[in-house]
Formats: sequence, C-alpha cells, structure tokens
Amino acid sequence: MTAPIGAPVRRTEDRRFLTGRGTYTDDINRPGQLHAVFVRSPHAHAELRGIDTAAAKRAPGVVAVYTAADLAATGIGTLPCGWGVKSKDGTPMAEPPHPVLAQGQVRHIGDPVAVVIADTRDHAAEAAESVAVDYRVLPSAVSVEAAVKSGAPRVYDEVAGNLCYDWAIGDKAATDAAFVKASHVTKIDLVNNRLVPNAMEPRAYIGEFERATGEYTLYTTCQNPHAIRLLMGAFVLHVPEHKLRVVAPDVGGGFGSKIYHYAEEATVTWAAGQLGRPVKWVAERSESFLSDAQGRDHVTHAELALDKDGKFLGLRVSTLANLGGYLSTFAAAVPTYLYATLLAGTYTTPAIYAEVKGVFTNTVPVDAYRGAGRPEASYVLERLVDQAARELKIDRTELRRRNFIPPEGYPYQTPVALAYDSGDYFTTLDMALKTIDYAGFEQRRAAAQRQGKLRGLGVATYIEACGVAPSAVAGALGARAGLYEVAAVRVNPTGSVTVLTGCHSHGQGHETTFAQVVADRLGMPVENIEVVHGDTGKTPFGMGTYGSRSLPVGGSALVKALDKVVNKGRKIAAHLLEAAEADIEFKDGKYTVSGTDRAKAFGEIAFAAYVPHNYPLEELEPGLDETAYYDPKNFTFPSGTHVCEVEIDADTGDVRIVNFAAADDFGRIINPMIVEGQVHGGLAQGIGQALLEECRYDQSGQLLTGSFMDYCMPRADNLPSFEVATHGTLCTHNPLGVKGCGEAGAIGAPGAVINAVIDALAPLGVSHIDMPATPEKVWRAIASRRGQKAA
Ligand code: MCN
Repeated sequence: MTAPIGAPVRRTEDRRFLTGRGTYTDDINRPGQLHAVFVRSPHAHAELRGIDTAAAKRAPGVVAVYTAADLAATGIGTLPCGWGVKSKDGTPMAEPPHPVLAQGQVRHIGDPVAVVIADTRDHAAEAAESVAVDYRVLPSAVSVEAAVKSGAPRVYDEVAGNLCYDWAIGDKAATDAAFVKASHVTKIDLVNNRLVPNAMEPRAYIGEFERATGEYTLYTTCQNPHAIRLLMGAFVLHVPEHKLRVVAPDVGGGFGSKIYHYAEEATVTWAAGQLGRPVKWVAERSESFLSDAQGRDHVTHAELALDKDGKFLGLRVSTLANLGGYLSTFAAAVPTYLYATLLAGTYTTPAIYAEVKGVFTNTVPVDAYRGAGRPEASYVLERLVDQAARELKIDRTELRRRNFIPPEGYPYQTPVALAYDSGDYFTTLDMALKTIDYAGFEQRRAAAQRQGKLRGLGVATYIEACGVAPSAVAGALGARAGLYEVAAVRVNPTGSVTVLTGCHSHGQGHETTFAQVVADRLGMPVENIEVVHGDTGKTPFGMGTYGSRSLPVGGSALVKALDKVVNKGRKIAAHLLEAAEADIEFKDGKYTVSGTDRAKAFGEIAFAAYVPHNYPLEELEPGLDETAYYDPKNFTFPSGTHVCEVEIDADTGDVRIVNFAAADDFGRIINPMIVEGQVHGGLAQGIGQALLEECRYDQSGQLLTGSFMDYCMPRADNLPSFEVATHGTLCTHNPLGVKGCGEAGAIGAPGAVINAVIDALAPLGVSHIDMPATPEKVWRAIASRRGQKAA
C-alpha cells in the first residue's frame, strides 16, 4: 500500500521493539570485552589530595585502574563545550576546563575520579570499593541564589561570583519606558524546578580498538553519533575522524540527556586503545541520577506592564540559571538563546528585556531536557498572564486574545530576535476551550465544591522554536557546530530505497515517518523503504536529533535528495521513452510522456540506472543515489494552547488532573498517530514537572533525590486520558510545511497545570505555588490560608 503523508501508518520499528528484538548498546557484547566501573566522588566539592589505586590493581580480575594522571600522560584533552555565550559587556563566558576524570578538585556529587577495568562487572565494582581517595572537603555552592552571594564558596577559584556569564537580550531603555507609562504592573517570583531526565535505557558505552588498522569504534546510547565523533575525536582523544566510528544502535529514549559528549564515552574508548580490548560501561540507575546532565533549574523574577485595557506594554525578566559543576556540551545556550528569545510567547508585547546569569554550582551539570529553555519561558509568561488577569479581573482567555499576534500579523518580528513565520493562536485556543467545555467550568467548580473538593482550570498558550537555524546565525550567536541536516537516498537496482539520515531516532519513529515522506514522493509502499541512522560508518555527517529538528530539518534534506532522484530519473525516462525531458511527468511512481499513455515505472528507471545497456552514458552517470544537505532559513514555530482541569482534595492536598485538552499547530502532519504519541509523552513529562518531579540537593550538595524512591516519576494513574487535536498553519520556509512536535507537550503543560492549581486555590486567597505542586505543598498552602497550623 502506498502510504501518503498524513496517514497513521503503524510504526515499522515496533516490530522489533514489541517482540524484544531491539538491539540496545547493552545487548552488544564484543569478543574479549572488559568492564568498567567508575569511582565517583561522595562529596559535592573537595580537593583531591591523593588517589591510591594499588589495592584495586591487585584485586581479582582487575586489568587496569586509571586516574586523570594516566589520561594526562597520553595527552588526552578536556570535554568541549559546544556553545559559547558572551556577557552583556562583550566578555566571553567563563569556560574552565572540564576534565574527563576529575583533576585537582571534584565539583559535584558523582564526579568521576577513577575508572577500574576488570574481566567482569562484579570484579570491577568490588575493586572500585578499594580505591582510596584522600578528599579534603571544601564548602559548596549549591543553590543559584547562594552561589551568587558575595563570599559564596567558589566552584572554580578563577571564576569570581561563580558567574559563567551575565547575558541580556532586548531593549532595556524601551522596556523601562514601557513600565513608566503602564497603568498596571504584575510581578512574579518563581522557580523552574530541576529535573532528572530518566530515559528508560540508562547510558551505556563500549569502546573498541583494532590494533591492525588503528581504528576505534564507540557503541553509545546517544542522540547524535556524528557530533560525538567530532567532539571526542578532535578535542579529547585526538583521533582523526576516519579512524573513529561511532555507532548509536537502538536507543531507549534520551529526552536531551543523550545529546552531550560524556566523560564515560571518552574513557572507555581511550581505555580500549590502551588495553587493546573492548571496554564496556553500563550505568546503574543510581549512577544516572549522579551523572546524566539534569534539566531546568531557574530562579526568576518577572514583571509585566499593561495599559488600562489590558494590552501588554513591556516585559522585564531576570533569571538565575544553574549550570552545575561543569559546562555540559550545550549548557550555555539553553537559558539564553533557547529561553529568553521565547519570552514574547504568542503576544505582541512591544518591549522586552531579559537578563540571565549563568551560574556554576556544586551540582550535577545542567543541560537541555525536553523543551530546553522553552518550557521555562512559556511557564514564566503564562503564570504572569494569569496573574495579571486575576489582578485586573479580566477573563484569562480574553486577556490572551487581546494580546495575541493576529493571524494576519506574519511574519512577526519579536523584540527578542525571533521572527515567527506563521501561526493561529486564536483557533488553537478556541479548540482547546471547546474540548474542555470552558463555558461549563463554573458549574463543574460549584458541583465539586458541594462534594468538598476544590476545582480549578488552567490555560497556557505556548510558542516554541524548533530546528535551531540557520547555521550562520547560530554560529554568530555562539554555536560551535553547523545546524543543517543531510539525507542520502540510495535507490537500489530493483527500485527499493535505502535512506541514510544524519538524524537519530530514539523513540520518535523516524523509520516510519521518513519512509512515508519517501513513499509519498516516489509513489511506493513504505515496506520498500529502509531508513538507516545512527552509524557514522554508514551515514553522512549529520547533526542528530534534538530540538524537534528531525522532520523540519532532516525531512527537508530528504525532500531535496528525493527531488534530485526524481529529476535524474526523468532524464533516464526521457531517453528510454524517446521524448524530451520537459515532456516527462512523474506521478504515482510512474514517468509518463505528457498527454500519452507511454510510461515507465520508477523500478524500471532504477534498473536502467544500474544496468545501463540502453542509457545516455555520455550525458549521465549510471546509478540512482543522491545526497542533499539542508540548512534552514529559520526555526519552525509550533504553538498551541493547553488547558488543564484539576480537582484538589483540601484535606490531603492531593491534586488530580480530571481533564487535559491540547490543541497544537505542527504545520503539516506526516503521521498523526506518531504525533499524538509525541504529544502524550511530552504532556506526561510536563505534568511530571508540574506535580511530581524535583531534583533536590541538601546544603552540602548531597543529592536527596537519588533514586526512584525519592524522585517521583509520573505513573499512569497520575495522568488523565488526554484530549489532543491539531490545527496546522504551514511553515512557510521548509518544503514540507512542517513544524516539530517532539517537545510541545512538555512546554505547554507546566503552565496549564499550575495555573489550574492556583485557580482552584484562589478562592482561599492563594496566588502562588512553585512546582512541583506536591500534596504537601498544596496542603500547606491551604492550611496557611485557613489559619490552621501547618505541622
Ligand atoms: N512528525 C510528524 N509531523 C509533524 C512533526 C513531526 O509526523 N508535523 C513526526 C516526525 O516525523 C517524527 C516525530 O513526529 O517521527 C517527532 O518529530 P520532530 O518533532 O521532528 O522531533 P525529532 O524527531 O527531532 O525528535 C526530537 C524530540 C525531542 S527534542 C525530544 S527531547 C524527545 C522527542 O523528540 N525525546 C524523545 N520525543 C521523544 N520520544 C521518545 N520516545 N523518546 C525520546 O527520547
């Protein structure tokens, strides 16, 4: 069956996943393989006075024990940061070295200090216990507020005030002037809670070295094998790319946490070279809590200026962003270019000024996590708008409508750099309100009250920027990588197709949706198409998957490559059909001479390309194999409205989501079933952030939420049955008209949920609660208002 764009084609990859036949890194075992276990710091901040590895080296099965000194002896570099940010005075951000194994000091709990390599994992783990590390514990800077105080302990001696950068965007003078003429100002202080990504598959790596050829291979649970090869090869191991292959096989989720180049990847690859044997490392879940980059962690003060009619005049935002103990690969970009540039949201606010201080602390490094900066921006804005509506006694949906960018207002240049190409916020708002029955809400609230329950409804609109682009602009803003994508379309002699993409699917279903794009263009069944990704030895140099870029950027590269294939096929068809090229049409998998029934099927053309017996060899090379690179002109801007209805048990503070409606604009949709699944997953994560999840450290930097016993992941019974719908306005600058959908749920949901909780508590006089709105926090808020003593 030909699967056109827009059909809910079942996921090709699910055949192997649902039958337990996926191949994850831990399923791979190489001959002669050794196992690595890392010795990790039990302190958040300490001087490393000595590491005694003698006993560990003598332990059963141990082959080697390495520390930073061993790496240094072979000239190993430090882990690079992929984005440089400049402070508002033009100075480059503080970029202290990020050693592969800790050098001189440890800077967060779990910082790797040594690695033990043994014949079995158990032997390595036992020996790791006997590595004796002499730590001199130092005072820690843990929260951002504490870290920026004068006299705070320094994470790096050379970084004053723990300030990585002090960055700003927007016109300060114009924004201040807007506040002067405002008739009302709404102010808010809020926290964007720190999250632990927790992909289903923990990180796992195998490094391998072939002495005969001098070639290294790294098998890794990552989202972007080419970027890892470039970063690790060029900056850390100093191995040229042609001698380094990076394979990311099936990957069980990443949500951003597997974009970055991690110390453990470099260590196992380097150790394999030292030992001439493969070295495998698989994280324990508790190790993931200590060593996977974490997400969010902002403290923000924001102010919205409005005129007497409720029109937004200006927005002022000041944010402290926690970067953790080291700069992770894209950490610097997340609270700046992916956060503050989104503060215009869906509104026409004419003047915006945002300041962001990126702050080092003695905590696990922070980097992009599903949404990366955009959930934080949307949350700040939507909380402010709701609060302004309450203060001004204007219906919250009416206040939003008064300030929406109108459908005829595109392209729309925001005061914070971005230029939106398309959108229709009125329609998605109306759709979501209709689905949830906004008009009937007050009745439902009254009915709940009669049952002794508090009911609330929360609205959040959002806009996000997907597919960071174009490369030149990103480069000017500090990106140290290109942000194009590539696709190679290899037509096989009998007409089946292999697509090689630089994107990486780790749950998003590219093997299906990319095949749908090919099927639609070439007029063939999806079954005839194979999508290959995740192996630098097979695919051309691409940038991987994050920032909901794969379809808008990778899919566009694919369309370009398909166009080249179709055009070459047209030349071959013209020759075979003895017609002018201009007279050949391609439709439904057939080349036809216009106005006649003379035709050649696509498969016949492919065969002629590889068996060129009757072929225009003088003008055309044999073969049907095309590659295209696509560097977008702009981001894509998905948007929408999420509406959440909650019911709160006032005696226990328990918040139950009774209904959740999402109406999203993803442009043209390739596979509505996959898109719905993506939205569901994102909503679960957004709801998790709003109600359940919080990564907490104590004052000394000990992780208090280091396991699933203490870190509350959302479970099925925390989630309602979602009502999701889409309304697409086409992206104007990519050939498919698509916008990304992979993060939207996580961006809209936190604001909708917390606005609903506050709406439920507002009759008691509660106007603020920070995420996560746990039963305890909600109960305390209720109790304090009721004058009860919160025990
Ligand atoms: N799609 C579509 N029509 C659209 C938009 C997208 O059919 N208009 C399809 C795409 O073809 C693709 C899927 O939806 O199959 C997601 O596409 P896209 O929005 O381009 O996002 P990416 O493929 O680039 O995925 C990245 C995004 C991000 S940034 C995170 S974080 C995330 C997410 O995807 N991590 C995930 N979804 C995840 N899903 C799973 N299962 N696991 C993760 O780690």
